[in-house]
Amino acid sequence: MASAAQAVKKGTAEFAKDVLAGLSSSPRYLSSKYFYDEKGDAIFRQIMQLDEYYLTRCELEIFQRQTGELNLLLSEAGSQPFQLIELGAGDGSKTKVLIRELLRKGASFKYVPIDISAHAVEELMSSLRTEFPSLDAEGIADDYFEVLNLFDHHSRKVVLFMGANIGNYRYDEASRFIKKIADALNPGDILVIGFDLKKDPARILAAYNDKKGVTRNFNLNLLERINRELGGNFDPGKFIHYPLYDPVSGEARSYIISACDQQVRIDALDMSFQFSQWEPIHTEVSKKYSLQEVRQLAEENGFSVKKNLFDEKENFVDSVWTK
Ligand code: AVJ
Repeated sequence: MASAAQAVKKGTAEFAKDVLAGLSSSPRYLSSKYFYDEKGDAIFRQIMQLDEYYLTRCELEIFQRQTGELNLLLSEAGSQPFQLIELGAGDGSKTKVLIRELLRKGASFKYVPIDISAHAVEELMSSLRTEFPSLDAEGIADDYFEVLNLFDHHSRKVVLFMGANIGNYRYDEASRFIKKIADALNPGDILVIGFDLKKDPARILAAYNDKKGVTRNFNLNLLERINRELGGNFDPGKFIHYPLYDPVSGEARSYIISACDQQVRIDALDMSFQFSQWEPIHTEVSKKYSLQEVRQLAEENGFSVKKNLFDEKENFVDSVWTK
């Protein structure tokens, strides 16, 4: 039975609270999780098509060329029914490749896609109903951090955390998050996790600084979202998109920089904020990994790396871990 995605959209209250905290702090920041409203989802779909943005194509290649291998790994863990839980499912395009194969093999499983974007979950659930009428699926619209504790502790689980979404955390935060996943799993359960790998810094930077300015629009949509949902009066034309890549930490970071001295009013907070010329607001981390860091992240949190699945050029890895 495919139940409709319960789009439990958390009110704007939480958004307002986080915006207040980020803009009151020094240096200022806004969380990248707020990129993904309906408009942000649409811009992200454009990003995935960009020549410079290699990540999605690499991971799709892994899923298409190694579905057999992946399936084998998932089925080795036992033939009992399992829950296929996806953190940050997005449009599910890669996972559908896997779902098709699992259904063809007659595997018994329930698909639970979770995404921060209520809109994305609704679209995914409706496309699943048409493409896979027999699939048992339940979508959840929430911060995936929040839902890990809600999982049924007795069922066998395969958790998918793909798309390099782990990259949005710095290493230490990522490690704490992986620990939380480990705590929600039983021995033998599986985590499939996608990492963008360290490579030519120029290529990494270009992926976040595309020529058409799509990533710029994505970053500045955060200000527009504040305008739409919180009654802000940001003029995006007075802010600059500024990405950089630090090859030591492996962090690609994005900032929004105020191009002039300016004041911005946010009605929902009943406050105005003063921005100095060239003042940055930090908005995103997209961390790139070495294979050694991938292994360390697994092992320090009670997982072992069962197999690394690469695209042909080894730009990206989907690492299959067992607890
Ligand atoms: C969806 C988090 C993997 O960090 O590469 C794309 C988001 N930001 N371009 C990434 C993103 C700017 C993306 N993730």
